[in-house]
Amino acid sequence: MAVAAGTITIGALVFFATKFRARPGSGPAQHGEDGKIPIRTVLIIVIVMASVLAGAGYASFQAIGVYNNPPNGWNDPNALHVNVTGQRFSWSFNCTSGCGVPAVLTVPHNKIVILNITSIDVFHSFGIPDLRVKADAIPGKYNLIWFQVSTTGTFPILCYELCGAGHAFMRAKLVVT
Ligand SMILES: [Cu+2]
Repeated sequence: MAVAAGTITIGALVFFATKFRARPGSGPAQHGEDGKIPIRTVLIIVIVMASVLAGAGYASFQAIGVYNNPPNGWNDPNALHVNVTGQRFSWSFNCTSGCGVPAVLTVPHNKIVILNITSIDVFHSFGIPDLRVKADAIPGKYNLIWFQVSTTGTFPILCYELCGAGHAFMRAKLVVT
C-alpha cells in the first residue's frame, strides 16, 4: 500500500510539475479570475482529504476492535480462562483445569486462551513478545488479553514494567502442547 500511495503521489507530483511548469513568456499562473485558486476548489480538496483521513481512522479503530476481542467473546465457555498474578518477582497461573505451575503456563495449541491479569503488590506488565501480547498487571484491577497459538513450542514471558531490583529476572514461560 505504501508503494502504491508513493507511486500515485510522486507520479502526480512529477506530472503536475511538468505540465504546469513556468515556460519562457508564459507569465504568471492564471487559475481563477483574480489569479488565485477558487475557494470552491480549496473546499473540495479539504473535504476530500478530510474524508480520506476520517475513513482511514475509522478503519483503524475497527481493526483494533477485531484484534483486541477474542472471536467468541470474553466469556467464551470453550476458551481456556487463566488467572495471571504478578508479584515481585514472579508470575503465577491459575485455571480450573490446572494449566499452570509457578513460572510455567501450559496451554493446548489452537485453543483460545483468555488471560485475566492482575498484581498483588506493585505495577507489573505481562508480555509474551513472540505473540505480540501484553497487558499491565495492576493491583486491584483486572486486565484481559487473549491469544491462540497454532503450533507447539515454548515462548518466553517477561515483565515489561520496572518493578524493583528483580525486575529483569521476573520471567516465566509459555508452553504450548
Ligand atoms: Cu514486574
